[in-house]
Amino acid sequence: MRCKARVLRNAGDVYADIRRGFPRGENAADCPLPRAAQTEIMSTNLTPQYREAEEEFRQAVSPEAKLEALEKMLRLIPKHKGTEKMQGDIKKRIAKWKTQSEQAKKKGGGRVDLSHVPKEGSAQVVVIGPVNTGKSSLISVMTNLEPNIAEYPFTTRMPQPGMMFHHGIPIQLVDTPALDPNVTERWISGLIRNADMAVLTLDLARDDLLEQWEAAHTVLEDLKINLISSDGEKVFEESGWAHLPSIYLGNKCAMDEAEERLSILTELIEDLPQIHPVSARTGSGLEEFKENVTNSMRLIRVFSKPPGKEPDMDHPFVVKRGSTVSELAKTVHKDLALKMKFARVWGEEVYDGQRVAMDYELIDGDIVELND
Ligand SMILES: Nc1nc2c(ncn2[C@@H]2O[C@H](COP(=O)(O)OP(=O)(O)OP(=O)(O)O)[C@@H](O)[C@H]2O)c(=O)[nH]1
Ligand SMILES: [Mg+2]
Repeated sequence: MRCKARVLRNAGDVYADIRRGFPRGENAADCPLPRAAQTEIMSTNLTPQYREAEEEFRQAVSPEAKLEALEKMLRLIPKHKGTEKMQGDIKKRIAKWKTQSEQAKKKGGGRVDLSHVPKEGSAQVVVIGPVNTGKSSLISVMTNLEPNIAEYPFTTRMPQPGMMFHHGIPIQLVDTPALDPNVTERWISGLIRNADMAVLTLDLARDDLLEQWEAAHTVLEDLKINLISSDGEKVFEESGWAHLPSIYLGNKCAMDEAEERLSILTELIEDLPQIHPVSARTGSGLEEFKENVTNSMRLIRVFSKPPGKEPDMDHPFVVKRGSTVSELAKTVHKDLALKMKFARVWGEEVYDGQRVAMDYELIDGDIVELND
C-alpha cells in the first residue's frame, strides 16, 4: 500500500503532512515514519480540515493564496500544548507571506491574480465547462453577480465570484472562462484546484454534446484535474493530480431534443456520471442543484440560543455534517468550548430542550442553547 503520509523536517521541528483520502484502515501510524514523528502526529490531533488547508497551502501559487491558506491553517489547528510550536511556525510564515504578498501587489501595480479567488461563504464552487454552455447565465440567476452574457464565444475572460444562498447557507459560485483545448490558459488550473467543488456545465441545445464533453475533459486531463463524484473527498496526489468533487449540469434543458441528446451521450460514454438537466432561462432544476451542492458539501445550519432567550433564526451557523456541540461552541466563540458546562437542543432527533453531551452530533435545523 502506498504510504500517503509525509513528514517534513523544518528547522528541527517535525510536522506531519498527512494526505487526505487514506484508504480505509490506513492511517499515519501504519506508515513507516520515525517514532518521534509518529508521536508528534498523534499528539497534535490534526483534523482533516486542517490537513486540507495545509494541502491548499502547498498547491497555492500566488503569495496571496499562500497567505490565505496559512491563515486558514492557523484558524483550524487544534489549540493545545502539542501544537504550540506549529502555531508559532505558522505565524512566522504568515508574516513572511504577508510581506511577499504586499511586495507582489506593489510590483504588479495592482494586477489581478487570475488563478485565485479568495474564498467567501461556506464553500467555493467553480462553474466550468465548454464555451457558450450558459455558465455565466446560471451564475447570474443564482447569485448577485451580473456577468456579461452573450451568444458570441469566450464572453467570460476572467473569473468572477457571486454568492448563492440555499436556506440561508452562503455558497460562493465562481464564473470562469470556457474550457477549450486551444484557448484555455494554464492559470485556470489553480482556480479550479483551490475550489471545494466543480460544476461542469454542458449545453443540451447543441448537437455537439460529445465534442463538448471531450473538449472539457481534454483540458482537465492536461491540467491533471480529475472530477470525482459529488460525495467524494477532495484529494491532491503527490504526482500532481487533483481529485475534485463535482456535479455535471446539462443546461438549456427546455430546448427541443435536449433529452434525446442527453440519452445519446449516455449511450456513447461508458459510466457517464449523472448529468442534471437545468435551465438558466426557465429556472428548471436549479432548486435541486442548490440542494445537491449543499448536501455534497455536507453543510448544515444550526441556530444558537442564549440561555433563557429566543434563538436567532435569521443568522444560522453553518457547520459540516457530523460536527458536535463542542465544535459549534468553538465556532461561536473560541473560549466558549472551554467554559461550557452543558447544552440543550431543540430539534428533530431530540425532545424539546433535551440536555445533550458535548459530543452530540448536530442535525440540520437544531437550535442549541450553550450554557457556560
Ligand atoms: N435557451 C437557452 N439559452 C440559454 C440558457 N442559458 C444560457 N443561454 C444562452 O446561451 C448563450 C451563452 O450564455 P453564457 O451564459 O454567456 O454562456 P457561457 O458559458 O458563460 O459562455 P462563455 O463565457 O462565452 O464561455 C447566451 O446567448 C444565453 O442567453 C438556457 O437555459 N436556455
Ligand atoms: Mg461566460
